[in-house]
Amino acid sequence: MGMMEHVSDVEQLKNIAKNVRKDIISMIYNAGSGHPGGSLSATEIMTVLFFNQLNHNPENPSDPDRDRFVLSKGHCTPVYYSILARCSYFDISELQNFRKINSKLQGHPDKSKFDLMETTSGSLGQGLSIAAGMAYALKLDNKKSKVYCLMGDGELNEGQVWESLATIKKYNISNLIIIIDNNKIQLDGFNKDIKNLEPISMKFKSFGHEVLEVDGHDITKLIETFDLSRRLSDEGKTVIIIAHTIKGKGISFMENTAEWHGKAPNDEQFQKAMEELS
Ligand SMILES: Cc1ncc(C[n+]2csc(CCOP(=O)(O)OP(=O)(O)O)c2C)c(N)n1
Repeated sequence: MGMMEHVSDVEQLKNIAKNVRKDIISMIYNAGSGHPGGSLSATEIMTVLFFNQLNHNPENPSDPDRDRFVLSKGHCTPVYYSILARCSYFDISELQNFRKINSKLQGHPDKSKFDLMETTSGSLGQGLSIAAGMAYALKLDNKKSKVYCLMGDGELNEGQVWESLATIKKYNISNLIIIIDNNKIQLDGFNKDIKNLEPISMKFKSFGHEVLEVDGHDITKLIETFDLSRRLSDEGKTVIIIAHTIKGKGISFMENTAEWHGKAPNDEQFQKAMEELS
């Protein structure tokens, strides 16, 4: 029972990402609710993380040597559950139960129902603090495992995030790698109109962190950037990756609009979305 073998073939990874997008649309359509925009923007990030970067073991989810993953933007369960299913943590047919009463696959990750995620999440801003605590504990125990934390850019409006970023520097929690899904849109509008934090890269640097920027839909560049982040982390640096993405990526009428932050497609929209992905 070893760690999952990594996939490095870019075409294969692209194909996985395409299937994940189909899962996202189908799950939200079936449930009649959910968050397509931020799931579609994070699809390549999540595909590369789970199929190419993380050391993790679907045959033994609590393998003590696993890397940890925290979905701080907890509303984006469609992409997370699809990836977990496609890594064989559970059967793909289970995705049909997304957001159903008594299902394990609730709208936000619920560790009490489903022990596969490292933590419950969904209240924005908290996941980073939890991930930092996990990483610090691993570091104190001299473990090699890394902790990856995926955040939204709208989530950065939460003050707790900046408290964590200061704490992460103070204790040099360098086994934590933070990824910002920088799709520029939050629940009901563009970040720049709601609470503009740009330039975020300069803010992160001023807190003492290494900042890497990448096109969050380019699988080859994501692999290179994640490889580099691992090396920097091994050198004792605290790393934040800003992944530039498009909210709703892959479905023409969902792209770059807040309208599809948290809404299910109707029958016609579902057909159109699936056609675009075929
Ligand atoms: C503390 C808290 N406040 C408000 C919400 C409601 N909410 C859910 S998603 C969201 C917007 C998040 O935007 P962003 O982090 O950019 O996510 P993405 O665009 O990647 O979906 C909000 C305000 C929440 N989940 N938690």
